[in-house]
Amino acid sequence: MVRRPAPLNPPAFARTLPGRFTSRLHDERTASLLGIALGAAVLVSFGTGLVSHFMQQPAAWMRWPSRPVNLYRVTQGVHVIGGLATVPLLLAKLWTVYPRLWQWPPVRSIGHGVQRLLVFVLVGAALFQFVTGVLNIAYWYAFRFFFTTAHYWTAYILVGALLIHIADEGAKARRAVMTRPQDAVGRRAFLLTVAGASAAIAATTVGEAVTPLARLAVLAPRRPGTGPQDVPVNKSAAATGVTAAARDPAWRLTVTGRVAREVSLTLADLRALPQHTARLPIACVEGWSVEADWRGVRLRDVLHLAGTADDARVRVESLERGGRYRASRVDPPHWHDPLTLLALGMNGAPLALDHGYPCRLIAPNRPGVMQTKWVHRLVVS
Ligand code: HEM
Ligand SMILES: Nc1nc2c(c(=O)[nH]1)N[C@H]1C(S)=C(S)[C@@H](COP(=O)(O)O)O[C@H]1N2
Ligand SMILES: [Mo]
Repeated sequence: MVRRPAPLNPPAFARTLPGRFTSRLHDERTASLLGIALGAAVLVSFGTGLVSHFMQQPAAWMRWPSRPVNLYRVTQGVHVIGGLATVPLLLAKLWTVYPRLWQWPPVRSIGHGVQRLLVFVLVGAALFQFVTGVLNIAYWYAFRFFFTTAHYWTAYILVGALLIHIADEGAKARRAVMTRPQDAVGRRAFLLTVAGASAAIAATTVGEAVTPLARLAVLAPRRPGTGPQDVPVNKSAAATGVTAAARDPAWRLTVTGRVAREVSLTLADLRALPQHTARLPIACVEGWSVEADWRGVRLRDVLHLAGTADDARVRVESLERGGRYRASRVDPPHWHDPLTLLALGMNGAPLALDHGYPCRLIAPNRPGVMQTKWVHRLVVS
């Protein structure tokens, strides 16, 4: 005889668990509520992730504005802190649906097989995104040269699978949520526990981007108020091997490329130019951000000394020889902005070596990886 239980019945082993418990937590309504929240969170991650990607690698037609000053700070803070707070939802959702993993027979028809395959892709991509994201911000770089690219492409796979899943299951989920629940006690406690776990993660990480809450940010790898001049450092001068070159009195800032005249400036020359102040955040791609008071010369003043055309694009190069962050691109909206500085000081003191002495770029609405430290050359094109 062919064994053929109804597909949504809990598998045999689950039926041996306390019945009321499993049936309530693995039911449609719980799965649907979690699924809707998780789906929304993934779409927010996708949107904010794309902002981060295209700020760092704009397509030819893209022009990012330099304002609002804190735009990237907010989108990436939401991406990382929101992502961390979503982890309990993901775990709860998987817990809720895992009995279906053992449904028998595993495949009932071609359509059913395709549907199941899609769910595996969805779950796999989601796990991959969350796991690599968390490991990356925790500086566990087993996949150092691979993370951003893998995380980027998996995002499309995840969202593609999610949209098909919504088309497939959305109506059922809506029905499950709209109908009046029977017997809600166990479910409510379960969902409140999940929400509490999310809230606890948010509370212990949000201070990495919201300075007044910095002391609560015990789970954050970086937080305001730590590091030289109260601002964290990811890569130090020693780690990048620039210490000697940065301290060398022969250091010059040169402006070269498509300019009317090449310019070479000593640190004293830079100090003799008009000095300006800007209060701007460092907003790291890893989610932490800290505001500081920066002081230095406007990038546009230096570029104008060399006779740079208004539509020019600028490459800011550091003393660093290699490394992914040794240079960054500055487009016209950013270099024309009066807040964009080649900073010589921060928070009332000369720039610390680890923050980019003798001179570093600081500009509004820009990922931290593009706030190049230890600048020595501006290449105009
Ligand atoms: C706990 C969850 C997550 C964490 C901690 C996290 C962390 C990060 C980090 C640190 C970056 C910056 C990478 C870099 O520029 O070096 C990033 C970028 C990105 N994330 Fe996530 N992420 C999470 C979840 C997600 C999810 C669920 C999605 C997809 C829907 C996603 C999509 C993206 C995309 C598209 C980028 C841009 C990648 C690029 O610049 O090419 N992330 N994420
Ligand atoms: N040359 C150079 N500039 C760099 C980096 C780097 O590794 N090399 N790291 C970037 C990153 S990832 C961030 S978040 C900011 C941090 O600036 P801070 O160290 O002054 O806080 O510097 C950026 N500038
Ligand atoms: Mo960063």
